[in-house]
Amino acid sequence: MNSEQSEERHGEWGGTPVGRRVFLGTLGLGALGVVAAPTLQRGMEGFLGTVAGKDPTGLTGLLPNGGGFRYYSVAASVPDRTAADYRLTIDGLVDRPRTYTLPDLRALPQTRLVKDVQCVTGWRVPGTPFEGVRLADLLDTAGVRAAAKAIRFTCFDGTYTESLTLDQARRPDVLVALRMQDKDIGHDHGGPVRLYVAPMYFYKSAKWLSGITVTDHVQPGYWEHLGYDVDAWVGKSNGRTDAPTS
Ligand SMILES: Nc1nc2c(c(=O)[nH]1)N[C@H]1C(S)=C(S)[C@@H](COP(=O)(O)O)O[C@H]1N2
Ligand SMILES: [Mo]
Repeated sequence: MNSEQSEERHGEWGGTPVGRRVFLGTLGLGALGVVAAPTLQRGMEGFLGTVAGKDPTGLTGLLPNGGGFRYYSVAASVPDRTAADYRLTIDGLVDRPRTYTLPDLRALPQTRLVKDVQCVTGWRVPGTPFEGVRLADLLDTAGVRAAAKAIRFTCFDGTYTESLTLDQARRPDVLVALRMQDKDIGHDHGGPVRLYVAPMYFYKSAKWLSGITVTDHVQPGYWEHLGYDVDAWVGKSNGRTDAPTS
């Protein structure tokens, strides 16, 4: 179990102390990098410690029907949201702020993408179908104002956040996803609605999505505060430069 867990740390992979490299690169301050590195590692380790303690089977982090997926949540517990009580709000620098229900989202045109999922800790799930509403469509409906530059995503776990530039958010391979692996997205995978940012590392794909706020500057998300790139292109960011890119 130990080797499996160390593979999972978001601060370290391939034996390289990447947490430290990330901070040195980001801040350009050697001393601060050394101090900050353990913080980056504590994020994932702390989480795994919590779950491992509750997991007598030793299957820490493995989803029951996951097909290679690992369960990640930086929040200790996440409420369930059903078709009856799920809400997604779009606000900020838009002309028409609005709150969507799950039936509202299901009634909109759906896009299906089949791409590889890649987490920065090394695991990868090839050819995973995701289906949902293009974020670009929701933004167009809301009427993005001229001063807008970025999007901030919030989650009903109360903790996780993500961000994209407006240009990234308008890509056709960025979805507000309702389905994953040809099933409605279950709770553990961030259902009923998660973000899916196909060309980027999976930490961009915020689970339990509840808010889309259009902003005038990028506000780094949860892992980005801890040193990961906002521009998390697979293979071209400080995630994992040797990862497959397809
Ligand atoms: N709300 C929320 N979204 C999240 C995370 C999280 O901890 N909380 N972890 C991210 C990371 S690092 C990964 S790899 C994927 C994991 O998704 P999965 O649990 O469906 O495998 O979710 C991303 N989205
Ligand atoms: Mo991840």
